[in-house]
Amino acid sequence: MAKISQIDAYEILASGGYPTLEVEVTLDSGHKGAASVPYGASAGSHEAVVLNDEDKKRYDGKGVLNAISNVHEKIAPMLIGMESGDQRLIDEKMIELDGTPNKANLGGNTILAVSLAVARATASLEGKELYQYIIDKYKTGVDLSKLPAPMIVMIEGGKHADDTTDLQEFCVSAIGNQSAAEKVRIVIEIYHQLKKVLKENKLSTNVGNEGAFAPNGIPDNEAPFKYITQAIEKAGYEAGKDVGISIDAAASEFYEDGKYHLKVENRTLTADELIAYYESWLEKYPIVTYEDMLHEDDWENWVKMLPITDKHNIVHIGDDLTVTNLERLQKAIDMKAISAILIKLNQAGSLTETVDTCMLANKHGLMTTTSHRGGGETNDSAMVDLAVAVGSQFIKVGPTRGERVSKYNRLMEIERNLSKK
Ligand code: 2PG
Ligand code: MG
Repeated sequence: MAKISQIDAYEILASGGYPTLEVEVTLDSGHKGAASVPYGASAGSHEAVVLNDEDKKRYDGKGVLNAISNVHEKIAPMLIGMESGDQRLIDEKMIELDGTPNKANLGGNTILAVSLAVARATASLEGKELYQYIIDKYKTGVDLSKLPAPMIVMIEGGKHADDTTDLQEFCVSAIGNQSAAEKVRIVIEIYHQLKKVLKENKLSTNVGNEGAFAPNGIPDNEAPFKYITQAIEKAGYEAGKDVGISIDAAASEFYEDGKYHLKVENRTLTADELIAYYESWLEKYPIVTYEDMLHEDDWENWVKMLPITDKHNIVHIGDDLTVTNLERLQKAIDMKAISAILIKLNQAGSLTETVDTCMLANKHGLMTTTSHRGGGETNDSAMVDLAVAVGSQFIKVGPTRGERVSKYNRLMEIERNLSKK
C-alpha cells in the first residue's frame, strides 16, 4: 500500500492537433503512473464534458489549461495522502467534488486522466499489468483465454472526413478462432487490398481522422460494402465466414427535425424508411454489428429496430445512445433498445464508472465493444487493458497512424504476455 504524494498535469497534443491533458501520479513509495485522454469528433450530447478553455487566442479555444489547474488546485489537494489503492473512493471523491451529472465543472477529461494515472501508479506498485489491476480491483471475473477481436475501421465518413459517406464507419473484423495477432493481420491485409479496389474504382485513397480511407465522390452509403467485400476476396478471405462487416452510422450527425438526411444520396428518410434501408443491407452483406443507426434520443425507433437486428442475428450497439453511462444503459436494457454497448472511457469520465457500466452490460448478457475516439487520440492504450479486463468482444480502432496502431500493438503485447504464463 502507498499514498498519493504528487499529481502533475500538463498539455500534450492529441492526433487531431489540439491539446489534451496528461496526468502523472506519484506515490510515496516512488512508484509513478501517467495517463492521457482522447476526445471525440461526433461526441454524443450526453457524454461527460470535455473541459476546454474557450480562450480563442489559444488553440482556437481548445486548450486545456483550466482542466490542468483543476488538477493542481482542486483535485491534488483532495487526493494527496489518500491510499492509491482506494480507486473507487478516489473516483467517487472527484465525482462529488465536481458535483454535476456530466462532470461539467472539473471536466470528464480532467477526472479520467487522474483516475487512470492513479490506476497505473497502483498497478506499478503492485507489480501488475493495468488489465490485471482492473480485473483484481473490480473483480471482473473475466476469462482471459479469449481476448477482444480487433474491429478495424476501413472506410470513414460522417464527421470524420469531408465529401464522403454520411455513415461514419465501415469496419471489418476477423470472426474465427485465430489469435488476436492473426486477427490484426487478416484485417490489415484487407485494408491494403481495399486501397487497390478504391483506386480501380477511380476513388481517392485519402484518409480520415482515424486513418481509414475516406473516398471523395463515393456514389452512396451502400458502395463501401461492395468495395470492402471485393477487398476481402482479393485478400483471400471469405466474407461472412472468416470476416464480418460492422457499421457505425453515428446517425445523430445526419438527423434533423425528426428526419434522417442522407446528403450523399440527396434524400431524406423517415426512421421507418431508414430502418428498411438498413434491413435491406442485412439481407445482402455479411454484417455482424450495427452501431448508432438512429439518433441518440430516438428511443422509440431503437426499440422498433431491435427485433430486426435480432432476427438477422446481429447486434445493435448503443454508443451516443448510451454514452458508457450506467443510467442510460439501464434505460436501454429496460426498454429493450440495444443488444450491445460501445464503451469509451472518456464518455464516462472515470475508470470506476466505466467498469461499472461494463459489468452491468455483462450481467445482462450484452456484449461490449471498447472504442477509440475519432476526434483526437493519444498513444495511451488504457482502452485495450480495459477491454481485456472486462471481456469486451471487440476493440474498435482505426487501421493506421501511430495512435491507432499503439492499441493493436498493446493487444498483441498482452497476448504475448499471457501466452508466457
Ligand atoms: C464513434 C467514435 C469512434 P467519435 O462514434 O464510435 O470511432 O467516433 O470519437 O468521433 O465519437
Ligand atoms: Mg459510434
